[in-house]
Amino acid sequence: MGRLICLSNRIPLGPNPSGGLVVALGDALTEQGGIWIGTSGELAEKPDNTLREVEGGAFRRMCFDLSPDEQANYYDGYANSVLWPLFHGRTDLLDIRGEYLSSYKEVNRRLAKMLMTLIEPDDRIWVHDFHLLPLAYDLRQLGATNRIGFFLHTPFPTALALQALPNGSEVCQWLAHYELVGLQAERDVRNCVDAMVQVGGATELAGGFVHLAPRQTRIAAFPIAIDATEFADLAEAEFRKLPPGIVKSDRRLMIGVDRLDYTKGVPQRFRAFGEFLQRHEDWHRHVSLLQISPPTREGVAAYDDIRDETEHLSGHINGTFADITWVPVRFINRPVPRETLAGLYRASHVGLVTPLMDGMNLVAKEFVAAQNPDDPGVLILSQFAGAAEQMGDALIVNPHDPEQMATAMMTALAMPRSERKRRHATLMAALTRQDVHWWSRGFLTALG
Ligand code: GDG
Repeated sequence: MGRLICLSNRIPLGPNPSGGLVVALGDALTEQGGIWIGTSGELAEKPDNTLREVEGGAFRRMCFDLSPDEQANYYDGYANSVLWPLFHGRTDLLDIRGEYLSSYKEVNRRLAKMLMTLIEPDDRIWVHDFHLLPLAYDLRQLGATNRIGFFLHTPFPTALALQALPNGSEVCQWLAHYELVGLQAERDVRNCVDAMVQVGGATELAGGFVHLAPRQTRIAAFPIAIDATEFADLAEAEFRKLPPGIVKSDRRLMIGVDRLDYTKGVPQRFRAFGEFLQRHEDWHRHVSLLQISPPTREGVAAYDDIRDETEHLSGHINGTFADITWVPVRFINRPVPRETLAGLYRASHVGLVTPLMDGMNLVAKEFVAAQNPDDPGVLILSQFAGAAEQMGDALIVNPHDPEQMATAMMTALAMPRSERKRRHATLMAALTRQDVHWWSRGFLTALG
């Protein structure tokens, strides 16, 4: 059998990369063997036309540089200011410009040309995420006959939202050049099939297939996962290394961990915590919220806005409620090492995963895996995270409703140990059964 060639916008570089794809794909490639190809993270005035090998690491990696113009138009522009907001239901943030789309197409075409010099006909190609939607189309134009699969890490928009894109039907055409389109959740499969039919003009066939010339494409859900056993072991070991002020405190800890992105619902979470404190004076000094939010996509205007808003809200809550021995909200706007995160999840009594829209959300899964099964914390999970389809034993909330979220916080803090153990055992059994290896095997088996 040929090799597995994985493509994503960025290959993992640096000592401490964060992001769901890095965690999930690294595990899959180590197990399968293959090459991970993507941009280097470096900018070069004259963009590369050949891929270069990256030394070291658990698996083979190859990369190429973008030009500053491509970074602005392909990455910050079409990927992060058009597709990302669109796919998360934020059509109000769309910034549609011709130069964004032409750069996006050009980068994908260039990558396809570089790939043609590398791939063998029996290699399987696995393309990841919204940065590379046209890649199969471009490869087919150049004569590739490989099996090519696509996995979208974000939600898929409704047919109606896709029509906000001037080239919505072209997006459907791009997808029709894959043998397999994998999505996170059943809701995304429904949206994708509907969009392919209503916007792209495809025909829905039996068995999860759609037909849009020239081929039949299978569209199915493959909910991404984590290595739950490995994460549980890491959390147990790291918990012991945390500062005594966190582990020994009799104060209850709520934790949120999210890239500082407007999709993650951090301002709504802060408002709900403010509502909780307003309602429950008896909990003052007995609970605090630790929010870890490394910056991301700096330079895109909507991200500067979300930073200002979260800083303002955390300051406001602390200004209203703090006293000389208690700071209700600790907002950390820097990345924290993965091991420390694992320990912190275990030290927390409540995990707050309340995105307004999310493909899956791996933090929900990490939080559950990290708990002490004998005295576990409680997960509060947004109904709009893809993870909610699998994790019904969490407390499911509507992140737009601060009163309901404040009630869920109270329920979680007061939940008897027996109920916490029962909910945790069910969630953990599913995470162990459907782990990241199950995810990648499932996708690759379906790809054939
Ligand atoms: C996309 C989709 C989908 C966060 N802060 C730090 C840190 N993280 C790690 C978490 C987790 C990962 O980053 C975030 O993954 P998510 O799944 O929550 O979200 P996205 O980054 O938006 O990922 C998402 C995912 O792709 C996979 O398909 O689930 O829906 O949006 O692993 O722990 N890691 C470290 N320091 C931090 O400060 N080390």
